[in-house]
Amino acid sequence: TINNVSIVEVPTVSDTRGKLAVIEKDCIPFNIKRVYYLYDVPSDSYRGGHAHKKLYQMLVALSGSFEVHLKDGENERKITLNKPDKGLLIVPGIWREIDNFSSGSVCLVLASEDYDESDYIRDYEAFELFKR
Ligand code: T46
Repeated sequence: TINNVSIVEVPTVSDTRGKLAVIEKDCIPFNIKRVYYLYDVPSDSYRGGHAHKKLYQMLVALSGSFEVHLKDGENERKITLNKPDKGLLIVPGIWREIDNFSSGSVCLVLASEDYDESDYIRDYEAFELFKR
């Protein structure tokens, strides 16, 4: 459920030269199999609009900001990501929509599985049935 979605603090090493954030196994509860990122996203664009059956993900706003709207079939939550040292951990079975991308924003996604279209639920009614 949505209660299992959490914000993860990414350990950061900071000195006069700037900041270095490290995501390794202590801060993420799955093995990373795939990394992708969204960039050059128009501000009026909307992404997501699906759920995953098995995939765990961590989303990080490497630059700029965007909003993540989450639904588990019962409850909803809106989370603004705008810090490179905060990750949003999304467990399987959560509907997500992402919008309000600021200009130049980059959404990094760390994922627990290879890309598999059969893991997607892209129809909201099918998602509601899946959740029952
Ligand atoms: C998610 C959000 C945050 C691939 O070929 N390989 C990949 O690894 C991915 C992620 C996508 N694709 C193809 C599938 C589609 O033809 O790229 C196209 C766009 O994918 P999609 O419409 O799923 O993009 P988003 O931004 O709506 O969703 C993506 C991820 O698919 C999804 O897991 O949670 O980013």
